[in-house]
Amino acid sequence: MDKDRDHGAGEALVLHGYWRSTASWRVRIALGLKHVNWQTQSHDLRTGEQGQADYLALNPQGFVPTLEVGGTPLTQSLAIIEWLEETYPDPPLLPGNAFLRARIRAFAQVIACDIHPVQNLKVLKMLKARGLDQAAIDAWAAEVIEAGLAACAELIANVEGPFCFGDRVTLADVLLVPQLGNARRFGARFDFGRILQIEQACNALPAFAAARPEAQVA
Ligand SMILES: N[C@@H](CCC(=O)N[C@@H](CS)C(=O)NCC(=O)O)C(=O)O
Repeated sequence: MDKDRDHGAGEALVLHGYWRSTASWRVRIALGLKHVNWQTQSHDLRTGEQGQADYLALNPQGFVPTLEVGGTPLTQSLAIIEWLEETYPDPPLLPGNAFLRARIRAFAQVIACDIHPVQNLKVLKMLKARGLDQAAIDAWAAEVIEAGLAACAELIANVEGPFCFGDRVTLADVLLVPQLGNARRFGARFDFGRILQIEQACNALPAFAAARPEAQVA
C-alpha cells in the first residue's frame, strides 16, 4: 500500500460483509444514502470465513465489514462511514454545528462502542465456552441492549422527529436501525421513547429498505 496516497471519490468500492451482520448493515445504509455504487463480497460468519488468511490480510480483527477503496482496505464501520461522509458530503450524516455533531456521535457510540460489541459472535462463543447456556447468553445480551437503548431514547428525548435528531437522517439513525435488528434477535425490549417511530420513518426510505438483511443475497 502506498501510504501517501489519499483515496477519494470515484474509486471502486468493495464492501466485504455478511447479510446478517449489524455492522455491515450500517455501512450498506450509509452507502445507499450517499448514492454511491459499490460491489459486495459476502463472508459467511457461520462457517468462519472471516477467519481465513486472505480475509485477515484485509481485516486483522477478523470482523466484517471491510470496505476496499481502490483496492486498499478500510476497517471499522464507524471509520468507514466517516470516510464516506468526508468523501461524499451530500447528504450530510453529521450536519449542524459542532455541538450537535458531538451529540449525534455520542448516540452512535452508545450503540457501536457499548451495546453492539458484546453481542458479536466471538464474544458469544467465549461465553458458551465458559459454560453459559444459550438462554442465559440471550438474556444477558437482551439486558445490555435494553439498558443501552433506554439511554439512547433519553439522549433524544428533547428532540422532535421523525428521525433521531430531527427531520433529517443522521449517523444516529444509521446505527439505530441495525441495532434494533439485533434487539429482535435476542428478544430485547426496544419500545423506549420514540425509538419505534424512528425505525418506521427510516425503513420508509429506499436506502434503509435496500440495506435490510432480508434484502441481501446470503
Ligand atoms: N467494531 C466493529 C465491529 C464489527 C463486528 O462485530 N462484526 C461482526 C459482525 S456484526 C463480526 O464480524 N463478527 C465475526 C466474529 O465475531 O467472528 C465495527 O464496527 O466494524
